[in-house]
Amino acid sequence: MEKMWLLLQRPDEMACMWRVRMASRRITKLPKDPDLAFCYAMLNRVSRSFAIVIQQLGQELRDAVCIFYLVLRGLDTVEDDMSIPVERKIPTLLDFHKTMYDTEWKFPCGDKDYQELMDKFHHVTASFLRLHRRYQEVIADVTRRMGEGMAKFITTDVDSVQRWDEYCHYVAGLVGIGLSELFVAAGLESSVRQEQANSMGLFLQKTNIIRDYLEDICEQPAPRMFWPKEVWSCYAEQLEDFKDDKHIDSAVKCLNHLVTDALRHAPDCLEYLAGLKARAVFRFCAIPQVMAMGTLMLCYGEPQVFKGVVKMRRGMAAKIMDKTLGMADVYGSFYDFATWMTSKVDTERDPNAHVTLKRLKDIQDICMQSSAFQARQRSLMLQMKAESSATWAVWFLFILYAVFAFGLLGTQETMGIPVAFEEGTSSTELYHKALASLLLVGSTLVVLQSFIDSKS
Ligand code: D61
Ligand code: MG
Repeated sequence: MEKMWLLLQRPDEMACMWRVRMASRRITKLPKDPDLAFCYAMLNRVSRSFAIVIQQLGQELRDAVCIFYLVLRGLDTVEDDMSIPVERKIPTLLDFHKTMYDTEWKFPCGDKDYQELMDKFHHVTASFLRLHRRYQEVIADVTRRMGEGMAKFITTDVDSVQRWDEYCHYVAGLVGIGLSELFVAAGLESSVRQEQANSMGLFLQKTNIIRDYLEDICEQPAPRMFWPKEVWSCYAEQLEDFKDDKHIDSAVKCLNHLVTDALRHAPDCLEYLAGLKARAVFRFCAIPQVMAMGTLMLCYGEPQVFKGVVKMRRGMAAKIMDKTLGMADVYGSFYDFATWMTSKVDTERDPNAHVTLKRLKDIQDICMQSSAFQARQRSLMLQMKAESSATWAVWFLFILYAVFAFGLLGTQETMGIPVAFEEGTSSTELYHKALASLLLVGSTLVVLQSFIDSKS
């Protein structure tokens, strides 16, 4: 019931959720080829969000990106499985870019869907070998470099922000660079723009690492620790201390420090997205970025990060998926999330408040400078004006109807409706009175809500 009330309060999100639900229905239609069918079925299971946005892409590029995802997810499953002894893990990571050519190769590890991915990895290899060479080369090159980076960090701690950037480059920046090379190989984009493509990955990976603090530190048989020591050691003796409620104040300060660091990459991401030409590629790249900015906004100043998982509401996620069509929408979302985050900054008590506010202002300025954003703001203002006058007009109509239904101000007489039925209230009259009350109460609530919204 509460869920229904929440949904009713956000009718716009309901429509988006419906459309996203239809889109996710479409992803269940699998290709005929058994290897590719396995790949898409596995992609839908291990990453629903990427599975939906990948649908944007044309067939040839979609297959290449799907296989790129599963190859790297396979590599990451080896990295993430904390039960594999280091002396076996490191050579496996380093050789992965070679073993992925061998359909006989198998390395059981991971759990749940990841375990099945590894058990049936030959389907991924078979599909990979059928890709055009120019795609194979990009995927193999990125897999080699990511494997080397992951192997290095098996024995290296993320002790500084610089090391944090380096680790996120290996596991996500290289994905951004590889994707850009696939877009060029597909003839959809003209240049790779390495630095910005790298920032696209760092923004997504840092958001994940910040949000997943508790999940990672509670990982069995050993904790996964990706928060940079240079930062957390300013707020605690041990990274695990943040799990303890009595350290919640310093934990949130550390959280805000890391969110502020991740915001460093937003200007590059906006520039990368603004430079994309192909609409399908744009949506594929833009939706995860807007989701990440929204997730950072939700995590900022949020003690829940240390108690459970902070997740974006399905309605909000669906709206982002459904409404991110062009750069104006990206600027609009980044601007709104930056404004929302600004309202959460505690300049009194947060030691990084001034840097946070500066980075948020930089993001807002970039958005405001764009003509696309200004045009969007203008049309939003017009739309809001139209909506509110329509709301008032409908409300006024319902007042009139109520006056008529309750026979006030002699409306029934003037409309020549006989008042013979004094002794008994007819069922039609009762029906009109009930409907008029319902509509009047409902519309008054809507008018009040829009009035409160316009004031806030
Ligand atoms: C445009 C569009 C998508 C982009 C992009 C630019 C730039 C970078 C990325 C996607 C990668 C974002 C990674 C953020 C999520 N983090 C992880 O998945 C971590 O694993 C990283 C290593 C494997 C990367 C797998 C991947 C992810 C997304 C892709 C892709 C490959 C290929 C194509 C398209 C998107 C994280 O894993 C969490 C988990 O195990 O579930 C970790 O272990 O740290
Ligand atoms: Mg990993």
